[in-house]
Amino acid sequence: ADLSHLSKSPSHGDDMPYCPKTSPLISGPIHVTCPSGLTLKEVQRKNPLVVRGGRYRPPDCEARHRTAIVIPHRHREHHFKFLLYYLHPFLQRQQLQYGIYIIQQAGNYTFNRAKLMNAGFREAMREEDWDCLFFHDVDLIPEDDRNTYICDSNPKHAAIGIDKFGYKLPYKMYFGGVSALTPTHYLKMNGFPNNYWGWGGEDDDIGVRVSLAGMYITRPSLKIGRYKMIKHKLDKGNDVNPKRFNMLAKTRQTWKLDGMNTLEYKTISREYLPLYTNITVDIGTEA
Ligand code: UDH
Repeated sequence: ADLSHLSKSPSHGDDMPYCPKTSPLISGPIHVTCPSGLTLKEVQRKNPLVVRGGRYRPPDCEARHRTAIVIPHRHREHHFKFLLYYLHPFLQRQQLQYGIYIIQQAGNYTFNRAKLMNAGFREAMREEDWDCLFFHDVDLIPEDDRNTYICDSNPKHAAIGIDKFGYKLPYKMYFGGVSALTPTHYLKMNGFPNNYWGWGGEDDDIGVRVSLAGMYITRPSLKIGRYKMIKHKLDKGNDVNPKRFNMLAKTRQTWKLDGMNTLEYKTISREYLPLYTNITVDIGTEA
């Protein structure tokens, strides 16, 4: 494997000072629009310090945090372009060391968001010792850079106020959209479930796992945990999962039996592109 992207750049000697605890580059609310005619080339031009595989480290201080962004994806290139356009500068203003991973589900079988996250966790962690992973839907653009992409002492639900839900939590146990866990949190709850095929339920299952594993959900304030959801319809190949309520009623029995300890998939390809690492996985089909 080509591991050149893992080496420290010459400018990162051991004598670099740590970045300040609060980045001076953070500026608060972001006005999100979706500029027409945007291309990835343009995003690349605007982010000259992002290196192969979508990696970045602050040029003049040693980052205090190493965050991997894991994005489950299939056929949403259009959203993805806008997300990268906003996310790269957002993370740079927070002075993080980061990497962006797109986990593509191969084939046309029913989508499985949570299993893709499990695959993304494994793939990201084998490349680098990330201290925090952000599991990030492709259609959610953060609207305030004080919403820092670092982990808490417990799993964090970051997408607390989404425009589509009137910038309010839709229900108390909601854990969808964007969440942040350390590798320790993730493994403590046996990762995410592998068996939610289609739309719905998996995010609630994940929320329940957090508490079954003896942890609790933390959240940023409603003022800064704000996101714009790029409008879209339910995708082809992601029909509403009719089994989700039955499955959810059994999470207490299933969480230890299904998750990272039973994860199986095949890596089809791994590409280190200028703005992200593109990993395509075959996650199989429903048993
Ligand atoms: N995703 C894809 N491709 C797909 C399906 C899902 O990339 O075909 C990813 C993407 O990152 C997306 C995430 O999975 O942001 C979540 O899927 P979603 O956007 O379909 O879920 P969400 O709840 O959308 O955000 C709701 C759409 C309206 C559904 C109404 C059903 N009652």
